Amino acid sequence: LMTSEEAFAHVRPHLSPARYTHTLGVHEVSITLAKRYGADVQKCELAAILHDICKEHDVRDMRQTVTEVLKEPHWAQYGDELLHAPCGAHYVQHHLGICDNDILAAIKSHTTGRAHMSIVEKVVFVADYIEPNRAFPGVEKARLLAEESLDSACLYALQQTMTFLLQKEVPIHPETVCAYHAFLKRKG
Ligand code: DGI
Ligand code: FE
Ligand code: FE
Ligand code: FE
Repeated sequence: LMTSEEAFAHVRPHLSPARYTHTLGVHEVSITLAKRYGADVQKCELAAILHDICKEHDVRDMRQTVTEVLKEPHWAQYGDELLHAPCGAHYVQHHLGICDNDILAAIKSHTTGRAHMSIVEKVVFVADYIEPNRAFPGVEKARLLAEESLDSACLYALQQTMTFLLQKEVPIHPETVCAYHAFLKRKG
């Protein structure tokens, strides 16, 4: 695995200053959550640092990547905001040589979530939602939940995201719904 410093050096040229500040926040929160919940800290750090590497890439290029290269066209069918997650996982694998499946999965699922996420995926998913630069209604509740239960924080983030998408009348990716149901069932 590369060092955190190497990962930051790789990602920085891809990100605006504001997006880089967000990434620093996700990195810090990922370390805290990884330690609290016993996840591999180095894997969580690398996934957090690299998670938005494609956020500002060209949308047409990313559409082509998910349809022509990944052969997973569903990523292009529920809104352009989703493209940077699967494309980020592909980019770090093929351009940065990262082959750890926990890191790749955490980057790929960080926007939609996924049913039966690994602990590294959950850490990055929640850290992305609650990092200190985030300011939206409900973020304080999400931060409190994240101190008690990683699963509760994931469920809350999914509920809030789906509510936001429904209000905006935009499509919800099926994996977001599957993730929501998986966390609901666990709650029992
Ligand atoms: O990249 P970030 O801004 O740090 O955060 P993110 O990757 O979690 O992206 C958040 C955006 O993605 C936000 O505008 C909501 C949107 N999103 C999340 N799940 C879905 C979704 N958009 C659609 N259309 N469908 C989803 O299921
Ligand atoms: Fe993102
Ligand atoms: Fe997110
Ligand atoms: Fe992010």
